[in-house]
Amino acid sequence: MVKVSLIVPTYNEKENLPLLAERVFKAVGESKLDLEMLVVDDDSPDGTAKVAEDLSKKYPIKVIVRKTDKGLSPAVLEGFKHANSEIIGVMDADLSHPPEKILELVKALEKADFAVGSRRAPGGCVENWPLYRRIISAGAALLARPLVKVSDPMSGYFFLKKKLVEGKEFNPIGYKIMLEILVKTGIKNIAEVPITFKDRALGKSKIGFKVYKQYLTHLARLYAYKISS
Ligand SMILES: Nc1nc2c(ncn2[C@@H]2O[C@H](COP(=O)(O)OP(=O)(O)OP(=O)(O)O)[C@@H](O)[C@H]2O)c(=O)[nH]1
Ligand SMILES: [Mg+2]
Repeated sequence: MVKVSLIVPTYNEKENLPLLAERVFKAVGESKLDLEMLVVDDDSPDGTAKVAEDLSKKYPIKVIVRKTDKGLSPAVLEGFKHANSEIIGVMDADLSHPPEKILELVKALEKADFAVGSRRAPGGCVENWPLYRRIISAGAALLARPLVKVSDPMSGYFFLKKKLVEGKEFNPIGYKIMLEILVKTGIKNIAEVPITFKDRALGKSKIGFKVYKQYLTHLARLYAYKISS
């Protein structure tokens, strides 16, 4: 059996979590994966943590509730600390990332150190995103292109070998934890698995001007890091 810890950061995702858990554990089904889901919730006011606790009676789910240092990237890093498997995955809770690709992403790690669920690899795409989001996403990806050699540097859906992040220091702000990991570890052996990214159907988006601003600050830091290392 291959053990996998799948980290799902959540903030106000109570409608999505039951659907996500059902699809994830169905997708993994009778495979060789022994998957635990780590829901890392920032004390969501909608009661996401309670929903996750209820789901943990039916599925192998652990719930981590954070009350300080809120934010998506620190939540994922907290998940790393609790992951007990040799393989770690990260996935959004809002069903934008197809759980049906988990097996393919984990299989890619037989040959690679890191596997990205990519919207921009041949066969990947984005569904139902308004034009402005596509333009912002393409622009943001362009700005990150010199930092990493992946087609979708903005992806939040990825799997990696835990030993490659153990003992490493990360200092991300905002949403782009994958970019932080790839730059700081210098991992080069990266596989890309095309995905169809669907816009969230339920719950509210947390993205806004602040997140875009944080991205630019984060990028500046990463360029400074790359130049000095
Ligand atoms: N723990 C934690 N999770 C967060 C935080 N902000 C966002 N998330 C989760 O991170 C994932 C990605 O956030 P989204 O709001 O879907 O961001 P996005 O996909 O860029 O934008 P939309 O899908 O349009 O909302 C989701 O599972 C969110 O619930 C946060 O501050 N803390
Ligand atoms: Mg989303």
